[in-house]
Amino acid sequence: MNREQLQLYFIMGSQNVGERDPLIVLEEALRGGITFFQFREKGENALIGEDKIVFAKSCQALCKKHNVPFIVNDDVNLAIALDADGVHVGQDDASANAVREKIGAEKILGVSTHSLAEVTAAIAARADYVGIGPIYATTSKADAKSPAGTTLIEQTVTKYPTLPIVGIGGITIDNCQTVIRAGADGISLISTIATHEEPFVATRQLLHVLQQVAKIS
Ligand code: TZP
Ligand code: ICP
Ligand code: MG
Repeated sequence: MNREQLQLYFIMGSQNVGERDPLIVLEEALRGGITFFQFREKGENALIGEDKIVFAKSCQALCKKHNVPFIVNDDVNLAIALDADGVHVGQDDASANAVREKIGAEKILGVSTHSLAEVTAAIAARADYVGIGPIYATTSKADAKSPAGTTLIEQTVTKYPTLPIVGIGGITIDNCQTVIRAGADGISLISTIATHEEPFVATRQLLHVLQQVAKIS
């Protein structure tokens, strides 16, 4: 993995797209140019069991077609069974250390962090990148913490300048430049793409704005 790939990190599960076909939403996002994808089948209305596995495989196949890394949220066994490119875990999921032991050195490991101490622990667990947030208010995560702004991104860049970072939580076309300016390598988001009437258009707009900030920084 290289940090440029984190530029536009889309996260989605079937529960995030309303009545639409989630595979069409993902395909539009891939056509639009997302650079990373996380399969996050979670919460009310999420698929379980065999339905979840079948859906995950379809998402993985689309990502392969577009050469975009396919990361599984939380479900380490599913990531291993599908030979996913990596896993993303939170603080309450099995400890990042244990996950790294289980997936080996080759797969990508992402860890959600909310303090400098958690970032330090994620590095010790050989995380490839950290997710920092929620930056802004979000309605996509039932148990999300309060919005914390970009302070932890700034502190993390200062302390660990080579660590790849994505911001997450309430990120939109209007505020994504602030997250990059704070020092993140990329933005990670659900609803700005998943609930847009035209996910392709939302993706194009986000990439356009991200390219602007890349130019001036
Ligand atoms: N973790 C922290 S905030 C969040 C997750 C999974 C949800 C992000 O969704 P949105 O719709 O981009 O705010
Ligand atoms: N960051 C990322 C990248 N993904 C998540 N699911 C999360 C934080 C909670
Ligand atoms: Mg989790």
